[in-house]
Amino acid sequence: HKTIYYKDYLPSDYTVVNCSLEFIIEESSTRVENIMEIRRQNPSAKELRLDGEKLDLELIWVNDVLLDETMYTKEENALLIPLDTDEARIRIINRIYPDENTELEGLYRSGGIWCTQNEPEGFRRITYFIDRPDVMTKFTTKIIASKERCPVLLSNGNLRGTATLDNGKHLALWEDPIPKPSYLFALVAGDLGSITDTFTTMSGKKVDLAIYCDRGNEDKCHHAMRSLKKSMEWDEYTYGREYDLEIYNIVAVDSFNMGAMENKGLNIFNSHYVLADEDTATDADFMGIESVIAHEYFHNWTGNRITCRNWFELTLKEGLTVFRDQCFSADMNSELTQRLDDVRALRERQFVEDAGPTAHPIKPDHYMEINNFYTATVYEKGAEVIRMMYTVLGREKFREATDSYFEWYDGKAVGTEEFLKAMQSQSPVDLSQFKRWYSQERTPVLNVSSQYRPESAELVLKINQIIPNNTKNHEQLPYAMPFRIALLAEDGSEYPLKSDDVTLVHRDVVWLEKSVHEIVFKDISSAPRLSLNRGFSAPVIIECDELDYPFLMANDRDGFVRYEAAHQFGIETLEAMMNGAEVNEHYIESYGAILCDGSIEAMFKSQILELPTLTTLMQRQAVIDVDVIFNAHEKLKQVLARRYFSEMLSMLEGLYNPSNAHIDGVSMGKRALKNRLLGLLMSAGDESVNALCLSHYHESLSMSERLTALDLLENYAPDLASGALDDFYRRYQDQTLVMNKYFAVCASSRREGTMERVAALQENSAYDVKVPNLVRSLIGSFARNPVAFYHRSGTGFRFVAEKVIEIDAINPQIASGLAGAFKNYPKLSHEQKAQMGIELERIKNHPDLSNNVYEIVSKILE
Ligand code: DPP
Ligand code: ZN
Repeated sequence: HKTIYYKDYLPSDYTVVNCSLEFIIEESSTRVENIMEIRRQNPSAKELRLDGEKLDLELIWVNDVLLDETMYTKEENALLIPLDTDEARIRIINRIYPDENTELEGLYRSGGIWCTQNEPEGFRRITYFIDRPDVMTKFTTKIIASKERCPVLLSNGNLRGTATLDNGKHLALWEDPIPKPSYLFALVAGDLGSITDTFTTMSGKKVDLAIYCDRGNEDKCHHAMRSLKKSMEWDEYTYGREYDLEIYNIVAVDSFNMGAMENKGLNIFNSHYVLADEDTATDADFMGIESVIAHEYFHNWTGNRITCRNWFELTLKEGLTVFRDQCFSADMNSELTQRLDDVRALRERQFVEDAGPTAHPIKPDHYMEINNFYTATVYEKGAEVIRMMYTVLGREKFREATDSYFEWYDGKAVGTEEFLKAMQSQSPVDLSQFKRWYSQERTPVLNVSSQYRPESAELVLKINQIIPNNTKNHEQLPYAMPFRIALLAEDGSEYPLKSDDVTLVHRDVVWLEKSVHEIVFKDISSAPRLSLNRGFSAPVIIECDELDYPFLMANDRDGFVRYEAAHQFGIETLEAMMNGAEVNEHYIESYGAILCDGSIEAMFKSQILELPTLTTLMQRQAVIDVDVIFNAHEKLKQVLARRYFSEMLSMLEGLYNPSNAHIDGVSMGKRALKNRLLGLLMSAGDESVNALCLSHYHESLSMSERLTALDLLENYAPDLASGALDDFYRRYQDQTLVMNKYFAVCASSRREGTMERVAALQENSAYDVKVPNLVRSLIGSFARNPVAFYHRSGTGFRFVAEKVIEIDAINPQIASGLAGAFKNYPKLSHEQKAQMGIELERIKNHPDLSNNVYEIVSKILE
């Protein structure tokens, strides 16, 4: 298990200028012919090293000379060819076995479809190549296959020709005029249905758009197509970026390790992020499709035209592209609710990762397996780092900076340093210290306190940065960050911020850079309330015991601070209950005030009314005790439901319209609030509410409502649940995307016996351990279900460990994702730690363990 370090990075000795590929796809194997024009970049290089894994090499020629075995060296994962010329033509014939490819990297079969996944290092499983992102090549691809089996033959770029051949075969020739790294290569062959459309770019070029899927699913592609066209328009308007080919194709496949992939002109998607209709997809699914379609489209400029120098630079394209898709979703929907969703996801996933044994900087400096670094940190924290620069520069200057970025680096493989250079060119402040966000790990804490001086009408704000040590226990340095704040008067209005002690990058944004700031604000006529980190301007944890939660919940004009006040008040209330206190009456009242405030928009209200999750509370415990949290959580829901029973019930009735399954913001907001209220009411244990929930399950036409009702019945009304679950299963058993939801409901159940049910469901005919979505839904949901996973018996740990070992032999990427479930190991009680430790050792000592799982498990055990 070898570690790779950024400091060892060197430019490639050779590059591949052109690559012409021919694929002959047959039932049991595929023959690949690869002709590369090689150019030497390092004059002293004498040997060409090509990456290759699991390839059957047949023949090699160098400049038309056939090599015999003495003329090259074949290692397990490489081919070494002596080469002492500045230019050469290499021709290689090899064979691959897509049917046996269960890792789903390179060329593989998903159902009846041949498809590829090459990021980060899959191309070396197709043919020998210099498989690294800083080698950019022009690709031409010829595909030959049975016309009956594979009427559709796709690759990157533009279609240059087709022909019918003998023996029922046909061919398609694709040419991508734009040089790209091999990780963006893609090929699809199969019998697929499709929908088509066109988009005219801002300079008047017509682009043909198509979305391909399994036959019969065409009608579920329209939302994805609308999302694509909106994305293309948005990127022109917002960033001045135009699409650059004649064709844009998207293909949906069922077996896919990740969410989707931005291959040049031929995106390949997990079908979860393409297919949707009102009967089968939740509102969250529709939103997810819009954002992932946009994400992959935006990669065409941030990722494909400008790519990464090496994989340590992954956040260059991912952090930036996540930031872009978040802004797109905010523009398409509601800026506030989008921001709250993004912050919630960041804190539930990334903050947890950053606090645990697998923490890493957004730009790591070493890795064993790069696939383990497609993380919430690289993606979502990466996006927050970009957002901080956006906040500092402001919209217009940020656009000028990105214009420069595109102008300076188009067609190149660069790093975050280059991006920062473009940002610095427009920044009002020096960004050198800001760069620490790229190299340090863990979440900083801002400790804030204040003192009001009535005699001089001044407020002194003291801000202390607490910087945790990194995973190696080394000290880290303070960050620079934009901190958006307000000082509020009694009526909620804001005092203008005037101070000589700090740089104000905007009217309401102070630039923090020291570990201790003491900032005197002048002309504050009476003691103000503090409104901190508005809009979540910096990805930090705030500690401040002066916050007036009820006041902020009711009066703050910043939606995030309003939400955050309720969230923090909820945490404090629950933690007091966990320590034996009674429910805080002030919290109940503030909660009721939000609940009954008719002026709050439904989606936002549903977000504010969400109680802090079990994950949030676990994260704050020194020693994790799930039962204590779970009991307090259930009790608080009950108290709220009983206190506001009639208000909730009548509000619920007003919101419920069973025949409305429309996909618009207002309808989605109503459903979200309705589902939130139903969830609270169900915890009250009232027969009539149970019956109501069951009727919502049967009557509702929207999947969001049906699924929530099913989940609530499962957890609170077991007598009614089994009938509903059977009904759901019968109705959707042939639709694997919906079966994912069924498995997730069962595996997330807080009832006793969940593990036994999950184990039994593995035998269900709708389940398949080789399909990543199904594994994530059944086994992954179980591992994320704190009540079942941390069961005192230790059986949850053992079950997941067995699955990690079993799945590792099939698909190491999926197995290592699952192994992340053990990352709370350092924070367990003595007894639970002993139980989990045995399982972790068992995994670690398993023979033939993949690098992927080894890296995760060994970090956890360290
Ligand atoms: N590059 C892919 C993405 O869009 C990897 N799944 O994030
Ligand atoms: Zn991406």
